[in-house]
Amino acid sequence: GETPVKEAVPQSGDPGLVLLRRVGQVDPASLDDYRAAGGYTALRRAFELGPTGVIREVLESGLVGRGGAAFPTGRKWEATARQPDHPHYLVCNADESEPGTFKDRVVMEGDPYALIEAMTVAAYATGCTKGYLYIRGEYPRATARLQHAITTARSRGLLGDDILGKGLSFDIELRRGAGAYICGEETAIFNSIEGRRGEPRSKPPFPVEKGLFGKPTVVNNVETLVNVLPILERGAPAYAAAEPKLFCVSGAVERPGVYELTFGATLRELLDLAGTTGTTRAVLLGGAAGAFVTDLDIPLTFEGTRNAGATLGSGVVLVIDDSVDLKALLLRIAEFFRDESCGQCVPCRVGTVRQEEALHRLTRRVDPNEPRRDDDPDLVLLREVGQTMRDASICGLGQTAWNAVESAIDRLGVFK
Ligand code: L3W
Ligand code: SF4
Repeated sequence: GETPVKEAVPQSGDPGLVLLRRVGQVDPASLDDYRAAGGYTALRRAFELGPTGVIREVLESGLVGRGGAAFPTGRKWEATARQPDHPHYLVCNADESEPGTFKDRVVMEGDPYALIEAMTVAAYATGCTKGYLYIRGEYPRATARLQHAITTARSRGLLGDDILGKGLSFDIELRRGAGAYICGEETAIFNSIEGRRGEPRSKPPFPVEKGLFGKPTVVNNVETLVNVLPILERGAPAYAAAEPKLFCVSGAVERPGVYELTFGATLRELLDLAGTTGTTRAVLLGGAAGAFVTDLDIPLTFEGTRNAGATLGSGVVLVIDDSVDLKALLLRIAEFFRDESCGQCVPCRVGTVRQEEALHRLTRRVDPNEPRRDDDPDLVLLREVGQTMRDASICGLGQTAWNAVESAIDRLGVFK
């Protein structure tokens, strides 16, 4: 079963919230509630600014993608808007599958109209007439609420032809994934929507030029899109002065859930809000594709986590206390990548199998009284395989499949 939204948002009701301000506070089925709580002011502002004005605001805000790779959203929108080939498509990546990530679900379940409005703004700015909302199959409640919101918005003139009487034509189709992690990779989504196998395509060409059905396509994560609402409501400078970010806190904490902070808060500040249990040994940032860190004073920014040899990724903060069996956790991560590899390219298809095998051998052999040496053949093999996956895989899955294992060996001394 799924946890109700309110329990997953420990800060619910805090007046300082931006992205989560309506979650747990409004009836997610009610368009009137949404409008009474500020809904559709951003779209009205977008019509005042015009498409190029909206893109200028998004560029000035500095917004970057929240799905893991932090690409500047405004550049993506600008590149799509100027493509002469039509139609342009908008794809919302709601295939939230990174282990430990559940922020988009909380937004979709608690504030579904916000995503509909944000997609409409994105479509207006970039000249998209059709949007696909690609949601993971394991999210039945979010799917039902979004479907209701789409139908209601359409019946009230907020989707379809001549939106708000402004001549904008845009509609949204909801598509459900079928349980594959790889279908969160943007080009695998295109294949999935087109009815093909959910396998990534080589890039370039990037989606802004040739995406869904070979046409110019904007792909944005759910959290990325909903940030556009406060950018337009407040203006780019005010938004950038206190830029909100969602974090998914789980593991050895008293109050797991989705937290909203402004960029620059430290990991320690976030953990103080969530209340750690036991003795914190490490934190896995960025999920299975991320890395373990031990310094709690790093700032939770894309740059700060990169400088610490980690990644903010999709906002995963998984707290590990001293009761956790790290070898078992690494084996679970390796099994996950082996299982989820689409098998299309050799480094990842073979590398994820070899990585899991080597970890199994190391786990069986490690004797606490006999320290491993750095030239242990399985540690050497892991490094070689890991580096090859990172350098030669087609997509992010293979490129990141060794990150967590490497950081656990080098920083936490697992297998030493
Ligand atoms: C136009 C260029 N567009 C890049 C676009 C590109 C994509 C975005 C990022 O994700 C991350 C990884 C994992 N002109 C462009 C351009 N773009 N150059 O920018 O591109 P890229 O290729 O760096 O990343 P990606 O393959 O989209 C890889 C993370 O995603 N990850 C996440 C999984 C799960 C979730 C979730 O559950 N929410 O996100 C898995 O690997 O950390 O950093 O749009 O087209 N010159
Ligand atoms: Fe498929 Fe892995 Fe290659 Fe990505 S890196 S295309 S998941 S085999």
